Amino acid sequence: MNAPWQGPLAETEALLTKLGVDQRLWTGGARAARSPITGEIIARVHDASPDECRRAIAAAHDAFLIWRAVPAPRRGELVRLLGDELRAAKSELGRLVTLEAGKTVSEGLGEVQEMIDICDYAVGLSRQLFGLAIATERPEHRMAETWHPLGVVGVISAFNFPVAVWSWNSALALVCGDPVVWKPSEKTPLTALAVQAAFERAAQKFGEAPAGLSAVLVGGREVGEALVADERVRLVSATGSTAMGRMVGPVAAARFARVLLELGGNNAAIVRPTADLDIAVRAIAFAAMGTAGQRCTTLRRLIVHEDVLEPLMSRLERAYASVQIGDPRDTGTLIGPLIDEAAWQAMSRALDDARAQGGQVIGGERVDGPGEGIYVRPALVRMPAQSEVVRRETFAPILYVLASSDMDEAIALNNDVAQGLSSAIFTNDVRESEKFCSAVGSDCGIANVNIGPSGAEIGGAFGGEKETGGGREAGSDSWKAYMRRATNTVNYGRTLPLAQGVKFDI
Ligand code: UN1
Repeated sequence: MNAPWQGPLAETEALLTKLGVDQRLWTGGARAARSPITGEIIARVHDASPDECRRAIAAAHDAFLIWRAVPAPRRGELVRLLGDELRAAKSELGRLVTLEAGKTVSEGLGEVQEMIDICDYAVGLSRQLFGLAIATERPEHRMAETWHPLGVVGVISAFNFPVAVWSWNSALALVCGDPVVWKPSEKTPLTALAVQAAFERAAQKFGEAPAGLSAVLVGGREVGEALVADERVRLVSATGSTAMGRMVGPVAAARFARVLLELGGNNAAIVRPTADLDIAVRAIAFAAMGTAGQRCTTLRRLIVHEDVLEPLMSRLERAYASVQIGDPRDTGTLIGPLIDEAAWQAMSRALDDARAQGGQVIGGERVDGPGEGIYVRPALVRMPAQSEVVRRETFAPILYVLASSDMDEAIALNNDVAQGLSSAIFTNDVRESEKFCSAVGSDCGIANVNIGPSGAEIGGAFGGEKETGGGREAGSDSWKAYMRRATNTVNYGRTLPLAQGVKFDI
């Protein structure tokens, strides 16, 4: 048996101390940090002012002038040390993710593992920031492409991946030669402070990291605004709602800064008649209910062929009815709490709307949990059509189910939403899976076959199209967003031929 647990408050204090977070940072401040497990206040953090934000950016910019000249493999050494710190702190940090974001123990540890993975990836990358040699039309010339550090990177992250998203950005930014100023979600300041403490230990071991290379600014909207507006921040990488992206994008664009946006998702899975239903049921259950439906990549829409609709639904209904909901610290819990009351309000509003739009709702009710935590049974909702409520993203465990037998219609439904993050198809028909992954298939940044839309690895580029914002983080060539590209044409001859045969003889 698990319970009774020590209250989140006592456990948080012990963890923060163990993780080396200065007590002054999490006591006596004006902002209450709560654990969604019980709703209780677990710390009182200090908000940074916009002025402090600007000072941190100034320090980061000073750090940039030094850091950009440090050889990239040497910069990788700092990230290697950061990865070591994260490995050493994995269980405590994972536990803090559970306490602060309400993720299950396994998901909390998985989040830290994702940070370790991206550090390893970035260390390798620090020796692979390749440019190109390009064929030139001029004799005795050489044309090349080189990559250089960009400048200060501003990171705005969301509560649901309170530390992993920082690491995707920071591990890459640091090897690319860029300092990072981070505004974590105001709902999850403590894991951010713990990660910054891990960075500081790594920097100390490294010995020559310039001051200001990594900063965390806990605070509200004003801090984010100061970060986005500051000329010295050359890349704004923001994860959150589409509404947030609509504010960030234009401000950064007005000063011609780069933006990397990871916004809303409304991810679908198509289930075809040849699908392996054992795999499909497990994948759908994890993708739709995991993290209490609070991942950007959560499965929100299921588009099912009529031939398999009833068997699939009866298996899903059983899974939805039996899944263990409760304290995420308990062994066996698969669904922890919603982050706060507002999340529940949004969920119940969406379920009311779904009913009004002809939906049949199974589940979706509040269930008992510890303290004032908000626990819900995930909802399975059969919809007659892809109506308004299905097309909007509600950040809660609601899976809308649509029947559609025609493959092209299923793809059209997959694509007929404003968001374009992730998608999946369950089929053993190679024609269908290949079509889904082709130019006329899913229009999302992620298109999977026989796995769900969530749970991506860091090796691939992560992000999506349309209202998802177009940004790509983590693997593949995402690093290029953190560097500036220079095309170099070098003349090693004794004449000056002009391109395109242009003559200009003086
Ligand atoms: C997010 O939901 O904000 O694919 C990120 C996944 C994770 C990342 C999700 N690796 O579920």
